[in-house]
Amino acid sequence: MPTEIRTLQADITTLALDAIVNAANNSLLGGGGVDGAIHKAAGPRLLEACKQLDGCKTGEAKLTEGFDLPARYVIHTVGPVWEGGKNNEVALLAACYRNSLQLAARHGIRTIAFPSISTGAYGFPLDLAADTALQTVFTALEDNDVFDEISFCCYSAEDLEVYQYMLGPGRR
Ligand code: AR6
Repeated sequence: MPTEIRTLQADITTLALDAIVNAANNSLLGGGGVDGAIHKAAGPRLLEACKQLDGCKTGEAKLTEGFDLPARYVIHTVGPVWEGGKNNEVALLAACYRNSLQLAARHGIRTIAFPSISTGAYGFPLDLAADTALQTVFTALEDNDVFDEISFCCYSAEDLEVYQYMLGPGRR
């Protein structure tokens, strides 16, 4: 069966999947946005686990358990800060999706949800981020289709519309 790709509007911390992805920062020690929400819902053991990881480089990904979350694992990745597009931001954002999926595959994860990495505090333009996310995931699946379901979890209705348009008929 090919992987089901879906979009939804939700708080990612409520999703009972094998893994949810966190849009973290280089310290992996928590922050605002989706990172703050994930730490709050997972409980203090998540921070303790993250302290053992020695941070994470931009574009890379690290895994912890989900602790009090309904998701079994959290994959922490660090998106680029948008600086106008001349600092390799698109390639770094693509690396977040690619490395998260590689890590997920290595841990037998079959259902996973991504937030819209870098498009909040890090200021990445949403259209370009959504296009990069979708293209990177589709390309990764050509090599390694081990997933049942990959979700793009949008927080706002506006974001969902953009992702749905990008995924829409005739565009893929
Ligand atoms: N569920 C799903 N998506 C969410 C949630 C949620 N509960 N909360 C926010 N979003 P951001 P970034 C969306 O700022 O741009 C943190 O402080 C949000 O609407 O969370 O990668 C980290 O520690 C947006 O669409 O992440 C870093 O310092 C998307 O998640 C920095 O922010 C990403 O917004 C990372 O910035």
